Amino acid sequence: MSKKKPLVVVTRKLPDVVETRMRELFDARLNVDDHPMTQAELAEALRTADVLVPTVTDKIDAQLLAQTGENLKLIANFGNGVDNIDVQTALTRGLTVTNTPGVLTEDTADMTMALILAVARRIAEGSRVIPDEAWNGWSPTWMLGRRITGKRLGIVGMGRIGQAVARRARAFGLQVHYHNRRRVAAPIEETLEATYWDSLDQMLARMDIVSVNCPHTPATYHLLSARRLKLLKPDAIVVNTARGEIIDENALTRMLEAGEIAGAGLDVFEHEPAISPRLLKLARQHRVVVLPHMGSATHEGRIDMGEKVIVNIKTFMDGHRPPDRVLPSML
Ligand code: 8YV
Repeated sequence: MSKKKPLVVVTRKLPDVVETRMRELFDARLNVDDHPMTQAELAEALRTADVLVPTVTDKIDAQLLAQTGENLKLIANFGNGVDNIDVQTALTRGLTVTNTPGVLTEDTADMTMALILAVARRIAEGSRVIPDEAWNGWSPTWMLGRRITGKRLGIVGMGRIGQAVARRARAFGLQVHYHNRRRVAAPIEETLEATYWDSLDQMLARMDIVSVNCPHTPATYHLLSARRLKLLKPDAIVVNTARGEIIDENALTRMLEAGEIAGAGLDVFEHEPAISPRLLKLARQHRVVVLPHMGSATHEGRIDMGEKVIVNIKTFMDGHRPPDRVLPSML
């Protein structure tokens, strides 16, 4: 007799190949029109499903988790960051939570470099000139940006993505500096020729470029606070491909408006998908480069993420420990 397939509710449209495999393996409820689920729809999913597959756009908070039905055992997040889930509450309720680490590292690091270059070399601004029919020809003093070779890059969060950024930065001739909860192993530091700063404040005050690459947790909320942002050099650039909540966006906006910081490249925002009108105005004036949370948006990355989700569900349903369990020590 064949075992009953688990009911797996997937909150957003995933790549076809992932959805097809999910249909083969599970009783998969897919989101065909890809609408962001309402809290009521999510509550219904939690009440009925064996497994929930949410994404960054689903807020799985304590109030929702209180409505969990007795079938739900696993939340298999389609994403690396799990700040969309109240993991502590989920674990307390006996649920297992998994994520998709490792498979979006290189893509996110590529996007970080792209933003650094876009801001320093005015790429987004320059790319508008010809389509806007505003090009009158070359001039020696027009569209000048900043050289990145030889500058200092301060990486906030030296995990997988931070290290991948550091590898790229070395190839671009940047000096790598970093701040992390824990100092990374000496051989990694040596390979990256990276300088460790125990004090984030001291590092920030000395960097030409700062890249945010740490997860968003209660400890990193507004890590780049108004006070810390003020420590930056006036010609510094800030790039964020991690989570909007890590930077005090209001304070950053104020500094950009006042010209107290040279520029910023943001792929993530504090209140996604809402963008403050002031930040929008700065973007229109090309004083900040803004991207719509597309750091890991590659076909390959999304398929790899889906495959990770499938392996986590399958392993869990087969009675084993899934490879990408989120543990309290990671929060
Ligand atoms: C994903 C991300 O697009 O995985 C993450 O943590 O930030 C993104 O790159 C998103 O989370 C998918 O849920």
